Amino acid sequence: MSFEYEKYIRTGTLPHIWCPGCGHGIVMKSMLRAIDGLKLDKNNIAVVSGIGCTSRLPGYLDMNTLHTTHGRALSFATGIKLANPKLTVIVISGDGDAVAIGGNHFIHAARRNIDITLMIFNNSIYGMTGGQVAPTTPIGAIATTMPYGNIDPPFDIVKLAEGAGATFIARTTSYHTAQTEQLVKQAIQHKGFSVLDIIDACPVQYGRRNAPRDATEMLKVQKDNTVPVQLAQKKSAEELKNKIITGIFVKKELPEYAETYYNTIMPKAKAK
Ligand SMILES: Cc1ncc(C[n+]2csc(CCOP(=O)(O)OP(=O)(O)O)c2C)c(N)n1
Ligand code: SF4
Repeated sequence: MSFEYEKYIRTGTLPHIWCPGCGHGIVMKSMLRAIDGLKLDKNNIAVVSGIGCTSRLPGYLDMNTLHTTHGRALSFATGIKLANPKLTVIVISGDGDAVAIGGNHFIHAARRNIDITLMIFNNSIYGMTGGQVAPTTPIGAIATTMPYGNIDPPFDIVKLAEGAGATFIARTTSYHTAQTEQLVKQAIQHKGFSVLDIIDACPVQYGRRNAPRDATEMLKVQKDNTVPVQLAQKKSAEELKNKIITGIFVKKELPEYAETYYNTIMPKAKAK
């Protein structure tokens, strides 16, 4: 059955800036199907981003959207959620935006367990600015700032989120559109800080210097190299080398920050 994307799009903002073969549009479509499937009123959704190719996404959506400063989307989103906790707040971030310049904001949003869904479009590179190394770039990969091969060990975003206290953490890929849709739904429904690590593809700034090179090959790698987390638990580190472990890693209930704020701080402030 065809899906009517147009009702969620500011068609006047098209054509979009993404290169042919960029994974960002595929993930955006999965996100829109999730929002539609949850029957959310788009007027009650706020979509916030920082800067980067990924972060152009909210501009294309006919919702409440905010394009902010590089790495700071979670701070703006925290303000929105505290001002109006009824809103569904979704943050769209590249891996550089979320865990390089925005790393500090990432760990503290997770620690507070504020009810925000963070979607990280993880393409292992700084796409917008020409292919500099990111904290998710694999060892040995070529970047403009690592012309002899990256020597910095990459972050595992799932482990980082878990260490910082996020209460819903999952990983999928841009190839796995149905899984992305389901995980976005669950992340939005989860009351607390949700992190989705979405392995994505930048054929232009990453692919042209590395393998896999083009968009089709990148999607094929995503398709062929994934291992569901339940299966991964039975495999050795050697067997999991270069594999993408997908699924839900953490799902737990803890007090949510905006609710705690309104229940404990506001009454005291009002009584003063
Ligand atoms: C304070 C600040 N520092 C640096 C930049 C330059 N800058 C813009 S986007 C970007 C990288 C974005 O990479 P990522 O978040 O991974 O997203 P992608 O473009 O790959 O989707 C950088 C370094 C900026 N805009 N502001
Ligand atoms: S540079 Fe990379 S991330 Fe940016 S739009 Fe092009 S393919 Fe996508």
